[in-house]
Amino acid sequence: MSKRDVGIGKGGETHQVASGGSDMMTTNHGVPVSDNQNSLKSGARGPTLLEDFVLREKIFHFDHERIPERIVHARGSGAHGMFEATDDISDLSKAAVFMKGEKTEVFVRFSTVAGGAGSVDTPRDVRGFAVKFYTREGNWDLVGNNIPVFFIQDAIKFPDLVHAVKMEADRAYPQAGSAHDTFWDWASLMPETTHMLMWAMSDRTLPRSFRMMEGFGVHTFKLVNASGKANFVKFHWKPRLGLQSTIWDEALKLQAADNDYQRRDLFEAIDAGAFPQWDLGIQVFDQAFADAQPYDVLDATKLIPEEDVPVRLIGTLTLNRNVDNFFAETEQVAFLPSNIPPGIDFSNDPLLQGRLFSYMDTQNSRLGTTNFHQIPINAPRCPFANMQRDGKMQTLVPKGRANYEPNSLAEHGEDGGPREAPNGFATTNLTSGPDETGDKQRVRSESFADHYSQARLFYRSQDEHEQAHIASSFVFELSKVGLLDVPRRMVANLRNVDEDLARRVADGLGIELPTKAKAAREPVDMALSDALSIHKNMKDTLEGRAVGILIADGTDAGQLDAVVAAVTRAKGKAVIIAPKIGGATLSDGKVRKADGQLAGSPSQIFDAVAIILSNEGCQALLKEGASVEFAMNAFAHLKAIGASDGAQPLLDKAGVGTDEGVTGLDSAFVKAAARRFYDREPTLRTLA
Ligand code: HDE
Repeated sequence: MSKRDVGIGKGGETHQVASGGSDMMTTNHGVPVSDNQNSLKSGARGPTLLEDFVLREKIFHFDHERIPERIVHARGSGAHGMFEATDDISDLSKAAVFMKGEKTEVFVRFSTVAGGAGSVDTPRDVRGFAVKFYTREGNWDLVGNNIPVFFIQDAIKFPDLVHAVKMEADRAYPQAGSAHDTFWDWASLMPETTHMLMWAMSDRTLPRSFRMMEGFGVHTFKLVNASGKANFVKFHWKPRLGLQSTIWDEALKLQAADNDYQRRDLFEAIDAGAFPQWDLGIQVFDQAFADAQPYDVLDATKLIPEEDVPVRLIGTLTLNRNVDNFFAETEQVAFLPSNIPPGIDFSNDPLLQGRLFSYMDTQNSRLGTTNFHQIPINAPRCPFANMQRDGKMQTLVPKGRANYEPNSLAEHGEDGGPREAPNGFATTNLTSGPDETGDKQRVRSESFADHYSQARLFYRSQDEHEQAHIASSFVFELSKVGLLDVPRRMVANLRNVDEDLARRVADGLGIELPTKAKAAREPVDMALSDALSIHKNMKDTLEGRAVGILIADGTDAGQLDAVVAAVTRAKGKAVIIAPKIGGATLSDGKVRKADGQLAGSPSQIFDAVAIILSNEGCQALLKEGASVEFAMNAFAHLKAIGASDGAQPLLDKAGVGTDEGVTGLDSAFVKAAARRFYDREPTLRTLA
């Protein structure tokens, strides 16, 4: 039993359970199992006996392998890592996790929101970006999204939002998508969603990779220093690889090509040692700044432009270890926005306040016990001790009688148990700044009434291609809506955001421009912000990206080697694709093994493609629909295509045009492969 260690101790040390090796197989109660192939029967062909506890235990356990999936964010992918604080912010926060040089273990779970656990990775959807820091002062869970604002202002609207966006109640479709009646019916009746809708309809909801998206804490939080002084803060994660999204047609085709595109991408990158990294940034501001803004910093449908409060980078997150077991770690991880160490505090954001209750409750229902904090992935890495006892699945064995406080047991020579910590959380809670109180009332603050200014700010801060994508997404989604009034009502709202956007959407839908909806408060023009655009924050790099290289019998070995070497030098991943997985016989007479077979490796799974074919090889591939689509889709998805002379007939058949993204196989290709060619798009499809 050398590999067995099923105890759980304070501090969540690693818990391994033997899964093979030379260990003897036993029942869950330790009885050795001699035959794992046959149930116990009365005679070789007789009935199975009820006394077969080996069989019964195995099937019993199997029958209960699933737990309720998360009501939202059910589909997720997790990884372990490290956070290192790189800047001294002790003047702002006393939290140990921010002490310069401090290294803190983390677990991160990325997710889509609307789909079930078995849904696909690439729908148009918000992505969850939840980080659990196992700090030495207790767990801090920063449970954010890849978008800095949210659909609603008050927690009481969350069940309505989620009911509306998830599959419709009677027909149970669509899975994982907002392009349907109930979502747009609800959203068009809720002007406060408008800012978030701009983000949701942008390419932010089509990230190329978890590794290439930003993360945001969304709410305003507080930082509290050692003397109890509080400041407001917004948290940001900035990806080292820069921002990159796919385009809609590509996302649709990715869904067909690989349901696990983003999960695989994350796992393979970490597995290959290409550890994804993000910098943690903070926007810090005080009450005077908050009071001077035209929006309320407690309203989660608002952001603070980075041009107004620059993002200060204070640490680096590195994901460096894949999970050993998906269920034990990624499925059982339980994030609680209420987990904060001393030095960080909540604001009165009414959405955040609702979340502080919800997550504790949801974990009890999902994991079935109030002791979910004892599951290794959830347990703090620092010691934890209090007078809470018992409950389902209690795995700790507290010794002695000290399960109440105060007690005088220590004076009698017994263990008196833990005592209150003078610098514990309560201290910060009392001194974290002026909190508003007042008469009990069920109201929305007047300061939350502007629903359109920041939607306008977002839309107008995009470049022309991004604006066209937003308008086209509205058209696509609203075209799927059967309720006649809904698209009109939505466009009527959009007129408050931007008249041109509203006109484009109305034109795309083929409807008259409706009368402008009455705004609760007239929007104002804010100074535009480049930080809101993906295109202005992309990196021309092959790092973290993959190049698909299509070869066939007769491909020039020298050309292939040169392209592979150049891509690898540029830190890209070169992936060889051939009609047969066994490979192709190259010009040098040698067989080159393929990494992927053509039909199963379409160009949408790559960031750029090279097509290296001889004249004969090309003739053979002209008959293969998959190879024509390989080139056609690479072009349609605005990717670089580097081609040998022999490949020209294939490019012609695929309708590949000529622009700076279509190159030979020289250095121009590797340079082009680090980019996307958005200028190409208007020649390919009509955007709204
Ligand atoms: Fe969540 N949310 N949420 N949410 N949320 C959950 O908790 C909820 C909100 C977010 O990878 C649930 O463990 C309410 C905002 C992420 O495990 C649940 C409200 C933001 C994840 C829940 C919100 C988020 C969740 C479902 C409105 C961005 C996945 C399972 C008051 C800042 C965490 C679970 C993971 C998960 C409730 C709003 C992000 C039901 C009531 C705003 C990333 O508790």
